[in-house]
Amino acid sequence: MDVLLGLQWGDEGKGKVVDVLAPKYDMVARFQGGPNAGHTLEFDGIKHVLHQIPSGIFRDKIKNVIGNGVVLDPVIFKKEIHKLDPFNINFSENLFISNKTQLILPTHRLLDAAYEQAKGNKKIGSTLKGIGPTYQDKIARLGLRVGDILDDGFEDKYRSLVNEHEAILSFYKHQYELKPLEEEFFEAVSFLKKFNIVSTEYLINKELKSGKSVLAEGAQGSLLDVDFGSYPFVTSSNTMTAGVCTGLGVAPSSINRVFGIFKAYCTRVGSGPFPTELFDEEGVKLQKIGNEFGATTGRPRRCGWLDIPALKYVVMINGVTELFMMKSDVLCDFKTIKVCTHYKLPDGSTTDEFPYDIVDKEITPVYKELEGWNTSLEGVKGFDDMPKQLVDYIKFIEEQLEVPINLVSMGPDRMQTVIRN
Ligand code: 2SA
Ligand code: MG
Repeated sequence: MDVLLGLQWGDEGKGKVVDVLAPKYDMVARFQGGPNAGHTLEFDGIKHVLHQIPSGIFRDKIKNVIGNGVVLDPVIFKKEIHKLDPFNINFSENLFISNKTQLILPTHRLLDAAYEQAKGNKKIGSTLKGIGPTYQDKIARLGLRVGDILDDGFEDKYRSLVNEHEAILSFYKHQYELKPLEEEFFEAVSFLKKFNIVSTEYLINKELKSGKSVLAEGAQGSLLDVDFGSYPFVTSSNTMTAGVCTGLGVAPSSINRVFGIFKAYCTRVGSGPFPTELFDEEGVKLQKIGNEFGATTGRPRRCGWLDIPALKYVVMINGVTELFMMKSDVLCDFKTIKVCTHYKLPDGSTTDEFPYDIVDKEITPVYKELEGWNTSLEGVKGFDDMPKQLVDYIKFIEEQLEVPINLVSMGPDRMQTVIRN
């Protein structure tokens, strides 16, 4: 089984890559996150954003799995399925949901909002999809799982958890109207019952045992990992390779290749440290050309240069075996491109390690300047047709990270992709 991960703060272009790689796999599985994700796929002039459904769904020979490590919002799930109506997808054959996947309740979304509100100017910049509160309940052993909806006692379980939530919401003096949200929720729960709800760990392991290939599709990015990201400005799941084992029920030894996806520059949506963030015209230019707006919330993404110390760190914790560089076309119009190779710390020392106190410390990036290619990449079909400056940029990153870049993306469409054979 192979793993595909975002190496930055999300939005690296994972959706596009899964879609390009998918034909090589029999199964695509999501192992963490939930509707906070927005995976954008573009093909045949169609642009489609997936949130909870794995990106293999458009290929009819691929089974798609929503793993136990995911948090699932039935309301958003129902909407997502309806948006897929025009594609005539056979969900009964191609989509499987773990009975151990945690359910996002309407009150989880309300709690997300209440907690964020209470943080004042220290907001995480949550997508407000209820991700944090749902994982909180999972760890507190209070959560409801997808398998529970098949039980007669589901409404009672639901009510007792919601009573607890309402007590917290009143503590926070949060205003809300639950009734319409609950109606929508229970309708969506009945809808969800029609899908395959199974112990997906058996499904995946049987598939692996019979020699089938599985791709684990990461959401968000490694710098948002709850353990190793820029805590507390992170999401509430393990977005790294290790999360695949707990999020799907597979052994570490079953993992082969780990594809690390990064943008040729860097973006972040939400709050938190971002050492190479640009506040000048170049940042605005990256945002404009790269169309850097959140696929789930539409929020503008903060933009900056590539950050090698951060990438070295996540290549290490994930055991990345191959790198995929996305959105190189966005850099077509820059005379010089900067790459941060080190951080300068307040005591004057430099480091190429990711600091523990990155949130509180004043960190100054040390840049190396490289010549831009300053030309369109249209028509580039292989590594041999690339402008010399782009080849140099790729080589420089490969030397720094000690991992080969085997895929370079030059535009949103499936076809605008160069793969090293
Ligand atoms: P949450 O909602 O509790 O997981 O938020 C916690 C932090 O994680 C960040 N986060 C993300 N960052 C980038 N992309 C994400 N997905 C969407 C997309 C985001 C969007 O693909 O564009 O549309 O705005 C994502 N999901 C979570 C979030 O910004 C917080 O900093
Ligand atoms: Mg995204």
